[in-house]
Amino acid sequence: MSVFLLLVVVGLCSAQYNPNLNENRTSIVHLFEWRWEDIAAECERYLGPNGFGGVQVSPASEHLIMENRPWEERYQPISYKICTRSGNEKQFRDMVTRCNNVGVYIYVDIVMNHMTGYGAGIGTSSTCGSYFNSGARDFPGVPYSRLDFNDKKCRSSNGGIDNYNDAYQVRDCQLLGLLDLALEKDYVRGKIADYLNNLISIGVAGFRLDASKHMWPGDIKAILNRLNNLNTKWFANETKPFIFQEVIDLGGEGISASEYFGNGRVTEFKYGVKLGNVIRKWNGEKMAYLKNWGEGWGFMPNGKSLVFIDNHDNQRGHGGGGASILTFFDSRLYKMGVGFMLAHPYGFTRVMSSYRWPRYFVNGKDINNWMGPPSNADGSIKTVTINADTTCGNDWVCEHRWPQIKNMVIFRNVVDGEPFSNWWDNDSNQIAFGRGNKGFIVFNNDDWNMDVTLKTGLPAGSYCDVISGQKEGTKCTRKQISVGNDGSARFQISNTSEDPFVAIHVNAML
Ligand code: AAO
Repeated sequence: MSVFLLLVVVGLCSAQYNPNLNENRTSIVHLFEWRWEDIAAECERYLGPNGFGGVQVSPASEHLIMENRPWEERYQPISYKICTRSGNEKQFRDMVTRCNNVGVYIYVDIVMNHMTGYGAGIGTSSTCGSYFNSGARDFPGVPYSRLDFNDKKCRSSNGGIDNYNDAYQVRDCQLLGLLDLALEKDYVRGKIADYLNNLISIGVAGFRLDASKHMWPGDIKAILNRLNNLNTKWFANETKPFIFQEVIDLGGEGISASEYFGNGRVTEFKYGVKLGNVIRKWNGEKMAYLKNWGEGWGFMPNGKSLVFIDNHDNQRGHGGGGASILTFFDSRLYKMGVGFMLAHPYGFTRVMSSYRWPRYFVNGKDINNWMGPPSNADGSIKTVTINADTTCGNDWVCEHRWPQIKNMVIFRNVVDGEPFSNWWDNDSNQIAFGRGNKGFIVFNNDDWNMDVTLKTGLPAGSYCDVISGQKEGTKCTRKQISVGNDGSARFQISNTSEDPFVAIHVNAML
C-alpha cells in the first residue's frame, strides 16, 4: 500500500516533466503556423505512421490581425477564444481528436504573459472580431480591464525592459511593448486557467509557456495548480499536462533558467547555439569535444530540458541565438545537427518544421524576417500540399519529412532508454557513438575522407544506413553496413558526401 501511495505521489509531482507521449515515441515537431486542418491530416498520413510523438502548434487564442499578416501577430492575444489564423474552434477540436486517435499528441503555445501591444489601437481587427482598445487596456472578449495589467508596477524609464539584469523589470514591465498582465491577480490567473482547462478538456497533452522569463515562477505555479488532469478519453487517470517554459538563458543575465525547474521543463537555448558552433567549426570548436555533450557542457539537468536545433525565433534572428544557429537554409549542416541531437540521449527533443521566406540581408539583418506563412490574397494561410516524392509544396519546408530527419526520429524511438556508449573520435571532427546495443551513428565533418573500423555494440549482421537510404521491406535502398561477430564494423564516409554521416539501428537490420 505504501509503495503504491509513493508511486502515486511521485507520479503526480513529476508528471509535468513528462511529455505524456504514446508508447515508443520520443520527439515532438513544431508545425509552425500550420492550419489546424493540415495538422490533422499530417498526424494521420505521416506523423502517426512515422513515430512522431506530438506536435507543438502555434498559439490557439484569438489574436490581432496586423497589416501584411506577419507571423508575430500570433503572439498578440485579444481574447482566449480558440479562433486564429490557423482555424476556428471546430477545426481545432477536430485536429486534437484526429491526432490523439493516431497517438500523436498536441502541445499548445500559450501566450499568457501579455495581450497585444500598447500601440495596437482600437477596433475589431482580430481573428474572431472581438473588440479591443489597447490604450484603455480594454479587452471585453476576456474580459480584462486596466486593473488587470502591470502598468503601475513597472519600474523602468519607459515602461519597457531596458535592463535584462533587473528581474523586476523583466517580469513587471512590457516585453517588446506588449501589455503586461498582472499574473499575481486571482482574477487574471482564473481567466488563464479557464483557457488552459478548456484546451485540456478538448484533449491537448501539454503547453509551451511563451515568454516565461517575463513571468514570476510563482505566478506560473499558481496557474498550473489550477489545471485539471488530462482528458481520460486518451490519457491515464491523474495525468498532468506536460509543461515546457520558454526561458532564454545563455548566461550572464539576472534571471536563470533554474528558477523555473519547479514548474516543468525549460527550453535549453545553449544547445542550438553551441552545437551550431561545433558543426560550423567556429571558435576552434570540433566534434571531438562533444564527448561530454549535455550537462558536461553546462546545460540544465537532462530531466528538465527541452532541446532543439533552431526555433521559430532564432531561425530568423529573433530571440536568443545569433549567427551560429543552424537552419534549413544550411541544409547539409542542419541535417547533421538534427541527426546528432536525435541520436544523443540528452534532453527531450523538438524538431522544427518551417516555411520558406525570401531572406534579404541589409547590414547583416534579414529585413524579411517578419514575413508570415505562405498565404492567399485574402490573407488565409495556404494549405500544405504533398508532392509525389513526399516533400511539401506551397513553400512549406517540412524539415520533419526530410528522410534523414524522419529516420533519426525513428532511431531515437528505437534506442530509447539505452545508454550513451562506444564513443570514438579522431581528436578532430570524426566521431561515433552508440546507444547500448540498439543503435550506432558515425559523423565525418572533417575535410578528408574517413575509413575506420569501430566497435558498435550491435549484434552481428547486415544493417541498412538510415541516412543515405532506408530499409524497405527486406531491402536496403542505399548503403549497407556489416557488423561482425565482435560487434565491429567498417565505416567509409566521404567528406564531400551530401550527408557525411551514417546511422544504423536494430530495426534496420536486414
Ligand atoms: C512585435 C514587434 C515589436 C513590437 C511588438 C508589439 O517586433 O517591435 O514592439 O510586436 O507591437 C514575437 C516576435 C516579436 C513580436 C512579438 C509580438 O518575436 O518581434 O513583437 O511576437 O508580435 C525575448 C523574450 C522571449 C521572446 C523573444 C522574441 O525573452 O520570450 O524576446 N520569445 C517569445 C516568442 C516570440 C514572441 C514573444 C515571446 C512574445 O517565441 O515569437 O515574439 O510573445 C535577449 C534576452 C531574451 C530576449 C532577446 C530578444 O537575448 O535574453 O530573453 O528574448 O534578448 O529581445 C544574444 C544574447 C541573448 C539575447 C540575444 C538578443 O544571443 O546572448 O541573451 O542576443 O538577440
